Amino acid sequence: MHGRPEFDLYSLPEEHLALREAIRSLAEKDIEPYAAEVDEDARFPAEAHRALVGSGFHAPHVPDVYGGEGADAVATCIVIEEIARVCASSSLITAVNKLGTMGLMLDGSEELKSVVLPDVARGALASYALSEREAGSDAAAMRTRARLDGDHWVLNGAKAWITNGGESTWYTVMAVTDAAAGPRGISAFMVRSDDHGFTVGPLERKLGIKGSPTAELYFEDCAIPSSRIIGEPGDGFKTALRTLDHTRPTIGAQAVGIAQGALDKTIQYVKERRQFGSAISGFQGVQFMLADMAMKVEAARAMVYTAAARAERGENGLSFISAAAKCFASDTAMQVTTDAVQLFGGAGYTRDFPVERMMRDAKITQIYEGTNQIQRVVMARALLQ
Ligand code: COS
Repeated sequence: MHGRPEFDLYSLPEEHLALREAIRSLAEKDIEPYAAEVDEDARFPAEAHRALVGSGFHAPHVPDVYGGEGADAVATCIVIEEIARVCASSSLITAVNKLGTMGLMLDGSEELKSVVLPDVARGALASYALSEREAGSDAAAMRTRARLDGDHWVLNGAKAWITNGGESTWYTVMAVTDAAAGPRGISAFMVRSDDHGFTVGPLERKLGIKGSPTAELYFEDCAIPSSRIIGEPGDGFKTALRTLDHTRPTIGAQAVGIAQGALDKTIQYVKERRQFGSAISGFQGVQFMLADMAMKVEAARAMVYTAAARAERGENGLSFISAAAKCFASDTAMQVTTDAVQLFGGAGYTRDFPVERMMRDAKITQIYEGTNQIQRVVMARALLQ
């Protein structure tokens, strides 16, 4: 043994702790009061958007050279986690802004970055359009096409289940540019909401995250300048998958936030709720449930921050840890929110308390950015390769 081990390796640095305090107080003051109404009315959380843009928390990952906050990947996860703790729909503003710009940041030209990223830093939203009705888990089976026509790419097709569709100004769109080349014939583009031939379909009616619009996107001879391609033709599928390696931890962070929110509400409730002459927190059966919930949340959080830190360091081979963090955290969120509803009893099943919303919101974290079955495919491939 030489000297003292670095025990601070396993705690967050001061600036991250301060960041958590700042975003928690903003979330409790400016976002939580509207969360139930946003869910009930299935409306975009305009109050949250305003508060987040006003503080730079809507897209903290945008580097400072483009007018952003330049937050690292762990910091961005903390922001998403703390928003999700009070309102999962609102946390998608920050999470999807990263998803919608990550491919550009990884592989885009300086020219394109300098157009899109400052716009997002100022408050424009960005979305990510990979899935289609018949190409979800099998993303490479997409049928949206793009062909080069002079100095324009012309897109035709439709994308499905696009988070923040209709609210976003910028869309990272994957399309087939060489149908004979399989996944290597897919390219990525930045489409703007006012591009000719681009329209947004009706909103999906969903179980949860009701404040975040989910829509189809249609491209009908949608012509965009040739400079709007991200990277080289044929590289788009890799850009799309590398993006997910960087953003699956953000969904893990959202899941951790939802679970923590449900746990916090439950701890408060069981201390107040009295049955058989005492607070139900006094019963060991209840205590064991709380202990299991908190144990899983801690483990999920550690995994999410580890995945984010490894992405931030630019490590190769992120697929396993990103998939594992997203999968474990989302399964945790589902279990913890279900137990939260159980501990609230009949009250938990009503909309008078937030835990039923949290349970509905948790479900999507097991599905989007790749179902948890696909996460296991990704993990197993990484183990066996
Ligand atoms: N980063 C960079 N490149 C990657 C990659 C990654 N994480 N994973 C795979 N690739 C590359 C492969 O190396 C391969 O390139 P080469 O042809 O040059 O070797 C190419 O991408 C195609 O990979 P593969 O053959 O594995 O593609 P598949 O069609 O079998 O798809 C899965 C693999 C299942 C992993 C992919 O379709 C997937 O992630 N699906 C889920 C999509 C998803 O998450 N949808 C949610 C939408 S976002 S809300």
